[in-house]
Amino acid sequence: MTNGEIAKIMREMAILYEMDGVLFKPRAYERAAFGVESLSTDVSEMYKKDGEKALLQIPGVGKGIAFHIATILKGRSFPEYAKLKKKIPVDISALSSIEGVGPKMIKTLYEKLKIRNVADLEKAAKAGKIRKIPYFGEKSEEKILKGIEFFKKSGGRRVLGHVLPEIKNMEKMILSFPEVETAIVAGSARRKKETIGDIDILAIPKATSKFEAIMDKFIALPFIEHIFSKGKTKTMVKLKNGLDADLRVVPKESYGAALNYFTGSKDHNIALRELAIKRGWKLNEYGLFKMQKSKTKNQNDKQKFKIKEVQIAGETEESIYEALDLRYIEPEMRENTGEIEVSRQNNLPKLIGYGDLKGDLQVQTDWTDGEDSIEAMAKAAAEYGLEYIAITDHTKALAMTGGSDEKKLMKQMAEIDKLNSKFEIRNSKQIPKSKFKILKGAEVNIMKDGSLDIDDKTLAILDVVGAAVHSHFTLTREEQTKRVIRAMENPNVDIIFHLTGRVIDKRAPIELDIDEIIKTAKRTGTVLEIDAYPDRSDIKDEYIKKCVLSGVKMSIDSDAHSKAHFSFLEMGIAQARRGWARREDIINAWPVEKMLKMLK
Ligand code: DGT
Ligand code: CA
Ligand code: CA
Ligand code: ZN
Repeated sequence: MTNGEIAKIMREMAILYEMDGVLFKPRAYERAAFGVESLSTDVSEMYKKDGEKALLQIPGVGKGIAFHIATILKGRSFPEYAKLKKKIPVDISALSSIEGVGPKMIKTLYEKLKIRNVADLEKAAKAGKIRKIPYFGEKSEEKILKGIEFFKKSGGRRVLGHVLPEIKNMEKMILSFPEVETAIVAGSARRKKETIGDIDILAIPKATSKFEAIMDKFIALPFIEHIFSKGKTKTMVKLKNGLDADLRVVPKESYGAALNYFTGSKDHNIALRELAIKRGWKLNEYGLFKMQKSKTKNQNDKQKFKIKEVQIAGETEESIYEALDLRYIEPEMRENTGEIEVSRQNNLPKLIGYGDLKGDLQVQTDWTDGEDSIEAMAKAAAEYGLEYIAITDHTKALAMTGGSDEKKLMKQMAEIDKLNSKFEIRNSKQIPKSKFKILKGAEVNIMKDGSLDIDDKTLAILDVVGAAVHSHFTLTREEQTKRVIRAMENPNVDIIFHLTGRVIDKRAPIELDIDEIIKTAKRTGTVLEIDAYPDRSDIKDEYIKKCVLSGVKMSIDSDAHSKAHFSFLEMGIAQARRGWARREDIINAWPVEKMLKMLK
């Protein structure tokens, strides 16, 4: 059983308990699901090796849930799960992924209208049956229909941040086959797109190994649910997490060409191939070739020419770019959006690197809807390699999170002062002998009119003020733009968090005049955040590019609500790289003093 499958059951349990009105358990199971997903080691392997004890190492997993996981790993059904599933036999994971449909609603919909899946829900909504249920009304019916449209459009693509640990794990397992010389995940996953359609893997065999031996091992991996086809060089499977994966085994001399081809994007490939053709060459997944004429004689002893293809590059990707008079282009830039031109001019940006972040400027704690204490979050951040974090709990207009008011913020600041004075976390590798710094911050709410829910006097003493839209998502473009601009004009607002508010596959972005926003950010010195929470990834690459061009600074933040969430930063960096951002564009890649000086 894969981590993804275990997490799915945990998440279902959370929703089932919530439907049943059980307190506390839903959050516990939700937390466990997150913990399991964030691991890069296989839970079933951990269990095989060290038993139930090992399961307690998973973030968010306590004794009760460890027992539950052990039971399902032993292949038995868990009585509570079976009982609840029987009571409410619906497709929970599909229904709950529709924006506006929560656990309580799924229960009511099943009880009143026998709705079991998305198709049932759509039929009922279109027939106007939802609005007739008490407390539902026409508005929620409309919202559900919109949510279903969104759900359908996503077309089976998956948020990369959600499946990345599993993909990395698979790559590691293939690399460990004794027959494999090297293996790598290519395709959109290597370009680190927000979402991926399927997984493309490449492997080269050791000189003495057979291609077939690798394929045999591949189809025996524990993640595989179904085999579509198995061949000598290409095998296609469906994984248990619902994604398709293709493995291609290629000879060593073609590895670079194959990697380049299967990394894509398709448009980047086509542009490269045109460059080759212009020189009279040929570029494909086997290599870069030139045509060579050689003299031969036919039967009548007349001279003839034969055209022979000679490989001039292709064992590495670098060799191909070089032969085409280009500098190496990072996978995150390969979208044919100008990268080939700047590569030819030797003008490629030096992208921010995966180890370049020094801080994280959006972190929630158990003072509001986060899971862990300020101190625990700071320790986890230091372990991750960071030197500073800003604590930015929600504020009072987000009542359901227990958002802070001015008084609570003052109290929290005093607590942070205390922690900073005793805090001596040293990270031997990255920051020898330097102190870790906890900054005082908040994630304040931008109200409908652009005002904030915390007074200026309090904001003025915080180190980092992030402001965000958490309500009124459906205002017009004009109203939204005006609202956000007013917030940026506040002299205490340093950063706009997750600017567009979108949630991939769930909620559309708010309508904004993005050029106007970027102009205002430049004028007011406001930073725009790249929120790394996987299904936010907000702002998107296209906007990042605009910020870079206009000299608007950005931050890359995890939006962590638990210790395990600092690992989200990797996808935030990927997003920044896809937007061609350099270290100088990202303020939390800077040392803390320089970063603070930049803020308003
Ligand atoms: P995805 O899977 O939809 O997230 O996106 P990709 O980019 O992984 O696309 P996929 O899996 O269809 O194909 C993998 C790579 O193979 C793609 O990035 C470029 C290359 N490729 C696929 N089809 C073509 C094609 O028709 N022409 C060229 N030049 N390359 C192609
Ligand atoms: Ca793909
Ligand atoms: Ca593919
Ligand atoms: Zn929150």
